[in-house]
Amino acid sequence: MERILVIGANGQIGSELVEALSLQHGADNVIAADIGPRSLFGATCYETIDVLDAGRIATIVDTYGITQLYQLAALLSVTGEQAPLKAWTLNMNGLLNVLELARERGAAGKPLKIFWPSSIAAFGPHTPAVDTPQLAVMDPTTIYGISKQAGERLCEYYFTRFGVDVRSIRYPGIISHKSPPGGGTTDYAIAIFHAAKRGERYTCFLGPETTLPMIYMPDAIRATIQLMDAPGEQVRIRSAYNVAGLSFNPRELAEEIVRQLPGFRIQYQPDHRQAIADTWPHSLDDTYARADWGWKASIGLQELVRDMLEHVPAAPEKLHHAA
Ligand code: AKB
Repeated sequence: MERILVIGANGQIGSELVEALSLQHGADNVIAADIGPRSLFGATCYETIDVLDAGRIATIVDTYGITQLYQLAALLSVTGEQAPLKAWTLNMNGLLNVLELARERGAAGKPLKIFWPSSIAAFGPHTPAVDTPQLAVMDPTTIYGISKQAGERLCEYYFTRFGVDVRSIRYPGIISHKSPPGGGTTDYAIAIFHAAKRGERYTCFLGPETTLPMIYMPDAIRATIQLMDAPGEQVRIRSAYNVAGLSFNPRELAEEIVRQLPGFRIQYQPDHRQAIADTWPHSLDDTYARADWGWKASIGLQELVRDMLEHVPAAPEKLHHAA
């Protein structure tokens, strides 16, 4: 039986992951944890954890007999640029704390499996942008991307050197309707739906032709759990897997919204976030994820837009407000 701790449970991925894991493993076996207010998302236990407090994480892991730990607390690409040192400290030390704990637990015969999210932000301007391969030049330009690239190296190091069973995905921009946008460059693809549902014209902070890899939340959750459930010997990549969902640009997204919600209007006012997006891939080659643990995206643009328009509330206060 697995006992699972999700740190960063109030965030975009965390909230939906806790819900999915609670269904899969039973609500009593999933502990939601965050630095913010108590939210259960279908689990029965919540613990306040600052991921920079290694002692507190160890106490909770011991108390509940945790066997799997998801460390999701992080600052994203845009908020990271507003506070680079804070982003580096949170993103790197948070990861190091859980890797060290897993190393110690492993040495003591109490294995702790770790999941940590990487991102397409780990790529940079010299990475091949179309069908970006698993193994490619990585020269990230944001502190967030640099922390993801370094984090990938740490994950592989802790696996190779200490046998820590750590697994990771390079998430594309994740689109979801349960949490509000949280400080990322890909967030336009969520904010656009909120404007559409309010009947407002959306002013997009990226230009119309800025194609980026994206994934709809149900696919992102499925990929995460599928990777964590895969037999260890099938997980050949211990840095982080490319996982493709779909790729589109703001113009294509707006056109699909107009098809389903005639009258929706968009205008473009690219800002500082354009420079970040311009360094990221347009699409990903996820051959390794497909071959190693059977990944295949299932949700395309039409279905994504239909589901978002159905579920995004017109009133923003109905959303989970997370860090
Ligand atoms: C961001 O835009 O910063 C994130 C990401 C791609 O990791 N959504």
